[in-house]
Amino acid sequence: MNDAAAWSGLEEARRWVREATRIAVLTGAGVSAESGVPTFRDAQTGLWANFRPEELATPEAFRAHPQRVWDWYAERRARLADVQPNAGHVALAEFQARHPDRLTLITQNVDGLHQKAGSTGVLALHGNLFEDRWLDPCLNSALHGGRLGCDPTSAVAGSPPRCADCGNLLRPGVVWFGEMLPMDALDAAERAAVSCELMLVVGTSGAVYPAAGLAHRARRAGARVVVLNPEPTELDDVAHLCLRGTSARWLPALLGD
Ligand code: BJW
Repeated sequence: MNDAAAWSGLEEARRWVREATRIAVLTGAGVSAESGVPTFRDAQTGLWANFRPEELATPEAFRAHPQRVWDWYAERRARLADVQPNAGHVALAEFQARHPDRLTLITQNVDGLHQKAGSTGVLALHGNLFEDRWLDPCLNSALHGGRLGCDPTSAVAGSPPRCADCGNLLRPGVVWFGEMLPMDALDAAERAAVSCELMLVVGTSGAVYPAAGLAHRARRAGARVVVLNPEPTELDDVAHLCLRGTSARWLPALLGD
């Protein structure tokens, strides 16, 4: 796309932003790329360039290789601890602050950067990288002094940490392939998708469901759909307009006054 075509697409999308009373934004890993966070599927640089997702991001992989998977997450947590939101995250948060109740932010990201930028009510479909939870529901009250379930204080250090009483493992609080998404976040995201007038799909390959299905639902319900991504995505066919650019550069232009 040449500059003139890109610019006229941006102007049209800006008009749609102004006209829409309800906007839903679906973000993916690309939104954090300009903060230095690797995406999942970009060739060479993506996390999956070194590891296949099914080797690491499934409950089966964790049960088979708990230490390898835990250590991979520990490394990602360490790398992300000091990462800062970029101009794209900030543009979304500032728009929401200027227009309370107009924008619902739905993210597949687990890095917490939207929240760090000041976005509120973020619907985090794939969990939170910085939280832990127990791998298994523990029903063995006899091992826990009569209580049902493991107590967070009973976790003993290790890789991964274990419950001192029953051996249950801690795991990262993210959603792996084959796992259900958090129902409250998914329900709210579906409501936002079918009730918005404009959906912005930003920085996602659109390869993972049910998140990607939200764009289809929005379109079927009558919303305008805009994809913002430097590369083609699996959701381009769903979009009325594809803006080919990076989110840190284009979101401020799209959402600014
Ligand atoms: C830029 C940029 C810049 C670069 N600016 N952009 C229907 C059809 C087919 C399959 C399924 C289906 N429904 C469900 C499934 C199965 C499965 C699935 O979708 N599989 C597909 C691979 C086909 N889904 C699931 O299993 C989900 N659960 C589920 O459906 O439960 C119901 C159920 C349960 C049991 C049985 C049956 C049904 C769960 C999905 C969980 C996904 N988890 C992960 C890992 C999280 C933990 C972790 O971080 O380790 O979530 S996978 C990974 O992919 C991560 C991401 O959130 C997700 C999406 O990736 P994203 O964000 O799109 O990143 P990329 O890398 O793919 O794309 C980056 C994009 O950025 C690119 O386009 C770049 O061009 C762009 N970019 N720089 C803007 N500067």
